[in-house]
Amino acid sequence: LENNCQIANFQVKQDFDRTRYAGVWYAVGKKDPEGLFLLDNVVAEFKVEDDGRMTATAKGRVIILNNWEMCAHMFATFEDTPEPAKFRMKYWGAASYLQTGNDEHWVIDTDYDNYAIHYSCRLLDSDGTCLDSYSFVFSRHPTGLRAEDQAIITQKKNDICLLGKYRRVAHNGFC
Ligand code: ODT
Repeated sequence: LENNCQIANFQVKQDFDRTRYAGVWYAVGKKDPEGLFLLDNVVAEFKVEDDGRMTATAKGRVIILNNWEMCAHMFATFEDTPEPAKFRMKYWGAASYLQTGNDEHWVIDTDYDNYAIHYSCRLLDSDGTCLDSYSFVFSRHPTGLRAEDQAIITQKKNDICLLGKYRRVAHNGFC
């Protein structure tokens, strides 16, 4: 699938169902943005509120003020867009010295029960490609992706022009 790496051409999950997406996801892979924040032990939990809006909490190991290591507790609210799998994510930390921001949040693909791959472009280039992106691969299983899901994820990484840019996200009990 040739999309010239223009993010407007990236396919996202069709008929995204936030209710089926809710619950706990373990980050198992990550492509970092400039000035990375969440290092490892990243676990996100999505909810659908009574008014239908999606929210999430996340924790993960971070290093702040150059070398203070801690477990960050983060919160996010998601603003809907005309495309069901594309959101704006407003986020902040439990402590004031943690990151705050307002990022794109696209669900590229998920089967709801095993895997998900997310994408966020923070800085769009004039040619429509992304200059600063990050992406998480999530699993419902803390042990990682099932063998049968790995080929799908590899294809999706390629589709969003990030193949080979991911690192593994460890879970060792820090958070
Ligand atoms: O780690 C980085 O370098 C970039 C990520 C910063 C945003 C983290 C904000 C987390 C807010 C609470 C969470 C929700 C779920 C998010 C799922 C995926 C995208 C972060």
